[in-house]
Amino acid sequence: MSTTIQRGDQVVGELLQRINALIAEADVTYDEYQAAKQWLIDVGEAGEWPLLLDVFVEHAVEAQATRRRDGSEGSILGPYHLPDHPFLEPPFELPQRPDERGESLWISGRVTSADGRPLPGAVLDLWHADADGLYSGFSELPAGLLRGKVRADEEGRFAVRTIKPAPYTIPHAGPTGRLIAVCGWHPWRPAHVHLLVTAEGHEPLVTQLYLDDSEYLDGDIAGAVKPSLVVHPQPVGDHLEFEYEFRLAPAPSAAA
Ligand code: MBD
Ligand code: FE
Repeated sequence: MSTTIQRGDQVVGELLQRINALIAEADVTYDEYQAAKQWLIDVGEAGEWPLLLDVFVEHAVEAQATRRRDGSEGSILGPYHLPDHPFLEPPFELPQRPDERGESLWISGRVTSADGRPLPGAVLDLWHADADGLYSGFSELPAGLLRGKVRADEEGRFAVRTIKPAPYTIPHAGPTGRLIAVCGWHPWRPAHVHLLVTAEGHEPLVTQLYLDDSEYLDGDIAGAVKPSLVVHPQPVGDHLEFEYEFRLAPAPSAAA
């Protein structure tokens, strides 16, 4: 047997066994089975598989995949990363509308290797929601809004300005929202900024930073908050600012 087939049998076979055992334990009815089947069809037709999986499953994959990795903890990528954010020009500021709502937020810090050595020229790819919890590229917001890539300087330092995102409800008008309502859960994520930090010879760091004054830090529907990812913006003049150090694990081939 090929390893792919063995792996399929191991993981999918086990998954089906667990579902079948649960049906007996929870005494699932035929009506519930038919409703579940229709709901799964609806998730696909609404294009919500990326949302559903990233909200309810990705955190477990992320935890497993990074459990022995050196450097900063990361978090899930989520469904709203776009790979082609342009590089911004200094002084770095994520694209905003003239009347963009939300407090001004300055993010700065350093990118280093796991041992603290700075990584000149590291790239930080940032994206976050607006003050209404909407992401450009997945809403009516102008393309490219509140997204961009920033390059760190010769000492691995960076600084970028943006606005403070609001706590965020995942879209709840569709089948994912129906599930959340039927189960009596809430659809909220705490206010967060997504980052993908890359540097030569290092493993990419996919992470999110959570604002310490946000609601839902203890109840993220996506289960993706870790204490080391909570930041503490301070008021300075007319804006808020915080610093963060991203420590990247050397890539396996470079780790020798
Ligand atoms: C998000 O903004 C997000 O970060 C995740 C993980 C899921 C849905 C929306
Ligand atoms: Fe998000």
